[in-house]
Amino acid sequence: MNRTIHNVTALSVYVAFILGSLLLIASPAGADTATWDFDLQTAGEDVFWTSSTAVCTTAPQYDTVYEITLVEVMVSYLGIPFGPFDVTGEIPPEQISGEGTYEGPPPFVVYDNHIRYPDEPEPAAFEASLLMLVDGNGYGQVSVTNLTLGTVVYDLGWPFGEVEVQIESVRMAGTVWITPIVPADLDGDGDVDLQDLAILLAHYGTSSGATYEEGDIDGDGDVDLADLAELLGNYGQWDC
Ligand SMILES: [Ca+2]
Ligand SMILES: [Ca+2]
Ligand SMILES: [Ca+2]
Repeated sequence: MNRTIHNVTALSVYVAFILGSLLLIASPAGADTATWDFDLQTAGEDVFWTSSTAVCTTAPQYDTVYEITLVEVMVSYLGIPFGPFDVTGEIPPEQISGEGTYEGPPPFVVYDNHIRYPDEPEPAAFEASLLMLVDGNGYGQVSVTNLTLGTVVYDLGWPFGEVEVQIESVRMAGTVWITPIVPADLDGDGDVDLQDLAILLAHYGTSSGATYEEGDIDGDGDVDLADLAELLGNYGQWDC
């Protein structure tokens, strides 16, 4: 009985945590955040991936966050397959997750690099051209091309120990969050319209301590002509 209660408590804490995380991700910008899960696998052939949903295409700016949650490799030694091995822990922390801000409207490129592991002059164990972009319709696209799968020293455990294995396939999974940012959208509904203007005017003349949501768009604490000009400059332009 105690055990059941404990599990139910743990479950509700877990659910609350998940909901809290979602709200945290969704709340700051108001406009809808697109969440894209990807799970790509290749044995050396090119990979092309398109997101299942699109992000709103009429924002001037986009904030992106990505997190790689799993990197797995299948290897072979003397022609015998081994794995999959979870090598997520081998990815440097600065690459396992990241964030960026991009100018809209789409299309825009989020990532365009040739990656290689390890660095020259070591022979390449893994090499690929990686391109990620948000296309003109707001869909995320990833392409992995020019792949080389080489060899790497890996500890296969008893009885093989540390041996040079051939990488046969690589799998990478993770999530990308992309949030359209609409400047001067005071009520956070994705547009700049009469409602936002009304909020600003209701606080117009506040000389200090004003928040963004009250109309202090330039963040200097007051709600004045500079903020009004910023709002009018964005008025009616965005609809996210
Ligand atoms: Ca608004
Ligand atoms: Ca509105
Ligand atoms: Ca201000």
